[in-house]
Amino acid sequence: MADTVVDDLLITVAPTGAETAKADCPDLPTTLDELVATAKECEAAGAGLIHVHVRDADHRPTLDPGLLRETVAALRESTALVVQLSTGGSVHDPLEDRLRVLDAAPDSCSITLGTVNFGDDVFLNPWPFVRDLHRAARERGIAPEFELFDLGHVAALGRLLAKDGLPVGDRVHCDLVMGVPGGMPGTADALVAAVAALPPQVTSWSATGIGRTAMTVAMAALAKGGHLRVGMEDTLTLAPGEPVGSNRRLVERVVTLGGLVHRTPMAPSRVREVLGLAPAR
Ligand code: KMH
Ligand code: ZN
Repeated sequence: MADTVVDDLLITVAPTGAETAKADCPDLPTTLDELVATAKECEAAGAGLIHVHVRDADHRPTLDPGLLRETVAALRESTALVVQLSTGGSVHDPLEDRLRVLDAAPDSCSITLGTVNFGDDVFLNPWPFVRDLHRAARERGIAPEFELFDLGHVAALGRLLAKDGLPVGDRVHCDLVMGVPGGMPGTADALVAAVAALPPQVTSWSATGIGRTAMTVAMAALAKGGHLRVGMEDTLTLAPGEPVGSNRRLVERVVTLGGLVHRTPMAPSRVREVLGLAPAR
C-alpha cells in the first residue's frame, strides 16, 4: 500500500482494558461514572471512537451482558463517541461470552484475527470463532475493527475478507496493535511491513503501540497516513516514571502530534462515515 495523504485523524481512546488492576493504577477508569467522565473529557480533547472494556463492582474485567448494555447506553447518553465494545475481553474469558458481547448492540466491536501469545498468557482467537464474530457483526449492523497483533493476522484478514466478504457498509477498518510481548514489535520497520501487507479491501487503519512503544508507533503511523489509538489500556506512563494520570492527556498528546503534520481530529459523525455506519439518531 502506497503512503496515503490523509487530512483528518481518527483518534480512538481505549481507556481501561482488562489487564491493569485498579489497585495498581487508581487513575484507571473502572466504574461506569469514571468511564463516562473519561469519555466526555476525551471527546472534548479530540477522540472520536471509544474502545470499551467493562469492569465489575470489584473493578475486575467482566463481560456481564447487563453491564455491557448499561455502559453502551450511558456512553450514548453523555457523548457522541462511536462506541466500540471489546470482544477480546480478558485472556480468561470464554469464547461464548465474547461472542455474546454483540447482544449489547454497540456501534462497533473489536475482532482479533488470530491467537497470539500475550505476555505469559495466550489470547485465544481460533479461526472458526473469528469467522463467527465477523458473520454475527455483519448480521447485526455492527462495524468491526479488526485487531492485528502480528503479520500473520494481517494475512488472516485478507483470507477472512476473501472467504466471508466485507463487513457492514463495505468498509474495512483495522488497528495494528504493536508491542505486545508475543506479537509484532512496536517499531517503525514492523509498522511499514504490516501496512504494506494490508489487504486491498482495507479502507482505514490505525495503530497503537503498547507501553514504551506508544510514541514510536504513533509517529510511524502518522508518517504512513494512518490513524491512532491511545489510552490507558495500552500505555500507563507518559515517560519512564511519569504516570499518565488520565486518558485525556494521552489524547491531547496525539492531537498535538497530529497537528504538527496538519491532521485534524475527526468528529464522531465523520468516524461513523469512515466505519460505514448510519448517522447517529
Ligand atoms: N485484553 C486482551 C486480551 C480487544 O479488546 O479486542 C485483548 C484485547 C483485544 O484487549
Ligand atoms: Zn481491548
